[in-house]
Amino acid sequence: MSAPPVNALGAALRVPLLEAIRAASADDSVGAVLLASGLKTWCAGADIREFGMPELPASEASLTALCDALDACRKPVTAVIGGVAYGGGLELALACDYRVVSGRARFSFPEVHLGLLPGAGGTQRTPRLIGIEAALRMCLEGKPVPAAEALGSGLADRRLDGDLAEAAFAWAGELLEKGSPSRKISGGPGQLPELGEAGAAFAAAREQIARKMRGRHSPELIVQCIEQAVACRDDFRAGLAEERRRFVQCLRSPQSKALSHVFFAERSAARGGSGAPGRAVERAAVVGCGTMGGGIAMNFAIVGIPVTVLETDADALERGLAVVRRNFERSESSGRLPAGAAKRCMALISSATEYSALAGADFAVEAVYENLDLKTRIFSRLDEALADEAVIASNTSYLDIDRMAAATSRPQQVLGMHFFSPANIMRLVEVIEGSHSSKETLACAFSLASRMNKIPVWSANRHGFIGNRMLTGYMREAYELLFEGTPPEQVDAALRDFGLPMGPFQMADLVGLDLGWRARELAKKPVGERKPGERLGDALCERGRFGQKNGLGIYNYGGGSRVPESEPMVAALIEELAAELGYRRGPPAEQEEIVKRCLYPLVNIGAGLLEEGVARAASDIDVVYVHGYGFPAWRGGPMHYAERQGLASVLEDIRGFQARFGERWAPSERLVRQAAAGGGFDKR
Ligand code: HSC
Repeated sequence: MSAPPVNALGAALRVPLLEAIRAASADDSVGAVLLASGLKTWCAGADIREFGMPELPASEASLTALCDALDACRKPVTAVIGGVAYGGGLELALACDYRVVSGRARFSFPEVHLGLLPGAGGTQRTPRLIGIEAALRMCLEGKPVPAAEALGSGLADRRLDGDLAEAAFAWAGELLEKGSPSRKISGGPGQLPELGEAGAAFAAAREQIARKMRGRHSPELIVQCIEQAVACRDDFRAGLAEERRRFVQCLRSPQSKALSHVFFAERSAARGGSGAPGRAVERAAVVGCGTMGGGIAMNFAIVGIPVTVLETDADALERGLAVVRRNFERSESSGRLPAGAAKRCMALISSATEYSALAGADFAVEAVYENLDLKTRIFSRLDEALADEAVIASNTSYLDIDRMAAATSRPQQVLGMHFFSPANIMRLVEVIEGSHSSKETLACAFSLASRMNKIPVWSANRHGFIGNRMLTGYMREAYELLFEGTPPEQVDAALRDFGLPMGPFQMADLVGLDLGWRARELAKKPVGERKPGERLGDALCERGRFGQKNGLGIYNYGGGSRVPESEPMVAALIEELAAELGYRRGPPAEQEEIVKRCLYPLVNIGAGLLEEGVARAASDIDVVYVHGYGFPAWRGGPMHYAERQGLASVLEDIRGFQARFGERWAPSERLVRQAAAGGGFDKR
């Protein structure tokens, strides 16, 4: 197989592959067949682009037909796997008689991340080969299984060392010498249990789905397919037909369309740099060792880049590094990082209280709290301390990058890199282009983010960039609903039911009500200029309610728990403040209205960001919301969600809200135009 970049099984690869398998099968001079890849990747599975087509291309060379041809082949066929074998690629390998691997082989069924299920025999062959528990795990979690584990479970038969092609020919010779017979997984029940013995495994899988995959359709269908494998244990074809029926059901679902959209949106966002080659970072510096600074330093160390963390206060530095060490240890013990990684990573982190210690860094990230004066002072100090070619980035979440760049002699080497908390875990990084940031600087930041396994998204330098600018509209409406008479519990529940991991008030408690309060106090923001939501935040903080951190916020969190409990005093406070601010209170809003009131500002502001050129594509905005704010990927992000609703219908609702609530709901010109033109935001 040699169809760059990843041997996706589009028609262009399937047709010649089917011919080759049939020819080898029919040719008496062929004793054994090796199915190998000419690329680094063995096979990435079905071509996801074909799924976007109105109908799958009619061809007798379907992936199922390929697997059938391998199944029917009278010669022993060996899959020779030296890289990734994912999805339909793994299904192809399972239709072979043997699987031999190099240490670089990886197996996975990532279909679940696309709202799909393995649809070319994966749910039928895998449990026959490795048992139902392991098959359920692979199909439901979609995690890569490394070569050693695959050899242990029986997914792979032998590890080959040295030159893979040479070793594979030697293996084929061995097979021929031994007269090794065909060994098709479809030939019998293999590791499948009797129906009566399998109940507990399926119940456990369903329990896991309820806990971790709320709202998703394909996981339940995966379980059903594996149940069918057990029910049809002596009739492989019957199980296969059941799998195919459910695969088509998934393929046609809005969830699968949304998840495929996110897959391509992520890759398109990551290409959003200038196209210029990004200089590789060799040594980094981070200023600030608080939650964000520590997390960012961890990112550098995890990918092997030595990093110096600077805090002028030695005690704060020590405390921050202790947190970093604990986080590394936790990541290692939970399996997120491999054994020994915590020690290795800590060895790459050095600390300093003087700027002169940063001289060797070629990339510095400032990550102190949001105060422009402080940040500009730090930029000026960094400019003095660093070598001429070094890049300086700010981790600000909304401040003006150009003001910081102006404090340096190298504005072309300044930009924003807005990480999301916890920075060592969240994959989103907004990359902010300042007025003077050069193409090389942007390229350097994009390739650094990709190296850190993050998803970089370009944004122009405007207050709040993409994500936080949109968030203001979401939070504004959540507070409006509250003052109009909908309790916080109901607002949060509606958004959780929509698929968000938490509602806006749980999020406010998690972030900490005190952050905004302290900032407003520090800036001496006049009370008259504070928004209604800010007034509530002030009133709560004045009563010592800072959020989850001290167990008292909009909700109570008893005994360090994260489960929110209602607090009557807060309900009374909301009512009191609503009266003071002149709200007319009514009955609680319906669930549908809550969802639209909170989500449509995201769409409307998002459309405005496209119009202003702050975001380059609606798909970029979706990536920001999915990876930075927990918007359910299976809804595709706010812009994709609006497109699925129909932009004309979203606009009609927004106009209805404008009539009821005034100009804060004025529709963006871009939304009006796109709704009239039909189609989606990115199709002009
Ligand atoms: C599947 O297999 C369904 C089957 O079970 C059943 C089908 C049955 C049909 C029966 C009929 C009813 N397709 O990620 P990268 C592109 S579902 C098309 O940057 P990496 C990607 O867009 C599939 N394109 O590279 C990018 O293009 P760009 C299950 C694919 O080295 C380029 O390749 N498989 C593609 O970091 C490089 O990608 C998966 O979900 C695909 N399958 O990672 C695997 N895969 O340059 C998804 C990649 O134009 N892929 N591309 O932007 C991956 O996980 C990663 O891409 C790899 C490579 C780990 C393969």
